[in-house]
Amino acid sequence: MNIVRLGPEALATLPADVLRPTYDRRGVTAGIVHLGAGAFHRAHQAVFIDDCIAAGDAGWGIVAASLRSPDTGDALKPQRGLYTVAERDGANEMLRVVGSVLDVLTASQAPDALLARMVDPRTRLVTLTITEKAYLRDANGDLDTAHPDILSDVATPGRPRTAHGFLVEALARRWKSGIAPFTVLSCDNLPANGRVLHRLLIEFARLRSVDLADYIEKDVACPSCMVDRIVPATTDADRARISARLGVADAWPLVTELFRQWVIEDHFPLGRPDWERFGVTMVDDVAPYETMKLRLLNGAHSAIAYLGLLCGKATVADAFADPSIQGFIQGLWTDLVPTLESADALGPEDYTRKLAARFANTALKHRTAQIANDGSQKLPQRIVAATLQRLAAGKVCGRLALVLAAWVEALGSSDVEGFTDPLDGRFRRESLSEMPPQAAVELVFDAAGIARGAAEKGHLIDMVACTLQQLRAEGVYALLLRLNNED
Ligand code: CS2
Repeated sequence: MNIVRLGPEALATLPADVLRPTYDRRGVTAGIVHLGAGAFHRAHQAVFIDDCIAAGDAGWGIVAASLRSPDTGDALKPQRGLYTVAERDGANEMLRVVGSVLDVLTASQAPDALLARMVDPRTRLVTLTITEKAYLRDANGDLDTAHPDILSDVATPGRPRTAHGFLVEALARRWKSGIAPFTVLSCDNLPANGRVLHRLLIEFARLRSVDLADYIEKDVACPSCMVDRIVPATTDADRARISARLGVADAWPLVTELFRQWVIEDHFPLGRPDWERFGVTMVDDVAPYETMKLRLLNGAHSAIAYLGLLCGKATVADAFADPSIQGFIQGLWTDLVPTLESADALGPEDYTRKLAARFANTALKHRTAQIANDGSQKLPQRIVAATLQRLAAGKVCGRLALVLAAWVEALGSSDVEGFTDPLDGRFRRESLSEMPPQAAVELVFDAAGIARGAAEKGHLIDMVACTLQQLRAEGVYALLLRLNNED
């Protein structure tokens, strides 16, 4: 690796074809605090904000915080928050150094600094990408009030560990000091993410005080939004290639596609960046966009991940290049589109055509094992909701059942590196493959709260168990072939 690091002084030395901030970063103030400073945030929201700042909207710089791991801060602090986004398509790779992240904090090491930043009146917006599992919901979808981190955050509000703890403590301090509350914008892949987060914050605040809960309910805006950009985990080869092109070392560049989309409900009492000038769609109700994306993109992604793992395909592009898997995904889309009651106007057929091209992008090495992670948190909104809808309408669900059976089967195979789930530790994953299909499916579904309370739950479990039986007996390709020839 080059010894000289990317940083403000290095900007002038970069090759001419590398885009970089054209604005003076010293004149930018932080209007946004972001919780969850991972790759997705830096390749998505921070890029839109970079565009806003470049156009002169200098009040919306970002202070990004990782809740636990110091990795991002360690990588970006020496670079004064600068990092590269590499947009890849085919043989082309466009490099852009992003300047909108002004500082990176690690919440677990500096909770006071993060709280102070959130309480600062200049902070008008707090955005989040903390992943599904960090919402800390129980099997009913309510706040998991028995979670040790929630208990700790209620007992010691000044030293929070969770996003809920930071948000509620910062809002409480602002309230006490007469500072208007910031808007909270969840950017995680959850249906009605803003509404869900608002409810969890109210539940959390109620554990501290009823008045605080009422205040958050009435005065804090939590619009929902849909975010989309495929951002695989950065590899050492990416770091080396990008640093070589820059001529200086970037410790944490990101690799992504050209595509990016953000659809946001327009409810920002303290104002917001002029997003629509930079390709963001502002709407009254994000639900149709969100359901379409969660089911057609993320649902297909999860299907590719589990089927890919069973077929020995390491990346999405490899899996999608296999005609059996691609044919299956096309069929899955045909099953899913009719479940999107209000998405007709959004053109779901055109959407899936574009998705097929995105999944086929061989320049992105998006690992199936990465997407397979946390299935217990992802599959309810990606696959299960649509399956229950189809079951209730008496429609066939063979493909959806195969996705769920493939998940249970993949969970039981111990040889997939880096494939984790919050269910780990609840039971021995290896034991799933030794259990009869019905028992394995029941165990996993119950532990994950899948279809809890749904009238079709028994039917769903029987159907997935039967598919798992066939999967074990005949192998994944035989099932794919049968389903692909069905209609
Ligand atoms: C993926 C998403 O890892 C996953 O579960 O399905 O991260 C996906 O790449 C993004 O939602 C795309 O916008």
